[in-house]
Amino acid sequence: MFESLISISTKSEKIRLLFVKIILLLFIVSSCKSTTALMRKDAQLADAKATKETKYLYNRINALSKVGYAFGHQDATAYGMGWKNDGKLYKSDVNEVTGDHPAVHGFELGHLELGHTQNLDTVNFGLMKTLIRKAHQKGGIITISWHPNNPVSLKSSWDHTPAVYAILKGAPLHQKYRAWLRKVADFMLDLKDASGNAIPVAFRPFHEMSGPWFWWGEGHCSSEEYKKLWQETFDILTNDYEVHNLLYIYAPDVVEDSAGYLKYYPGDNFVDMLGIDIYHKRSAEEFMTILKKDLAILKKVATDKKMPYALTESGLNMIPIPNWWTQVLDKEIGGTGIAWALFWRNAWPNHYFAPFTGQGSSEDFVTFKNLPHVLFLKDIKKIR
Ligand code: BMA
Repeated sequence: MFESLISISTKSEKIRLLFVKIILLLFIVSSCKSTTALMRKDAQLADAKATKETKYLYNRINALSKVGYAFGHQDATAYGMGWKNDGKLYKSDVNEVTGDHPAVHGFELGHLELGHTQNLDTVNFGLMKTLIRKAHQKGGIITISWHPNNPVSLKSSWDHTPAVYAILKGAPLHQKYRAWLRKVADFMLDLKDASGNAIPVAFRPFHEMSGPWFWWGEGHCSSEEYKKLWQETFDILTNDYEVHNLLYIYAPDVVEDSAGYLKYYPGDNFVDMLGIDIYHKRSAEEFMTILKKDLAILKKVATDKKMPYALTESGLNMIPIPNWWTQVLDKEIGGTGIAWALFWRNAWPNHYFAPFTGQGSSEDFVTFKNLPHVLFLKDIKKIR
């Protein structure tokens, strides 16, 4: 384009155009530079060797939290009310109701450590990888939780036999724990996109530690043991097993104050993002009060640490309140700066957290989806 313009111009015109060309080139070069600098500056991730796709995910999470919050659903495409993915489908209850899929797709690794072919919620790990690749390819964000069995008793995550001390470095079951992490690492490393790049994952291990229900939770290990477990897990995954496609999310359950929030916090060098899990368990009023209080705590801690933050699990089982999405949930979480809110799985007729066709809160859910600050898959696709 420049050449043809130059050919029709006089000598002085030629000089003028050359000047414009140089300015344009300088502008392009400098804007590329500043984008790179911005990314580096923004993405001070815990893992110094985090891949560029992982840094990109981190920047994208930050960017979308400025626009609104993303809607997430656990196992959205793996199964739903009355259906289970046989490997040939790509559907979600959420898409059936609203015409769009969730923006954030939650998956769960529990029982991977045991070498099982399916997780504790009967999702085949091969299928899970396919669904992760698909959600990523469509522009979705992947977050993964892990409910490992108790390494001492080998019973479930909910078995309280003291175990954290037993898997730390130098302890009797440390090698066994390393072997468990090898399986987690292999899974994460196998998540490749069409170009062969590792798909970045927001990993949320050992969650809800402020509550007493898991073997790594309150009352079953000391906070020092918990911190060590997190730090050693991070070290083994990144340094020993060379997994560099993870953002690490620290996510307690409901807490009283920021000291409570940070009780088990392993340190800024081991965490990229902060979360909190808050369910609507009793009255709407109580849920709203807890959301207000705990999201303020989360926001304060995250702002101090300059980290993105999210409502990493939430929901009202069976959603019996027809306008729950717009009149209860969004009233408290809208405008809080959370990057996403993830709702738990649609498991059974008495254990579901997202609407499906005909469910009582479906209409309100569509209104909720259409709120400008509520982001579904097609909305976050535009945020690059
Ligand atoms: C719980 C329930 C369980 C499930 C676990 C891990 O909240 O949904 O049925 O096994 O999460 O996904």
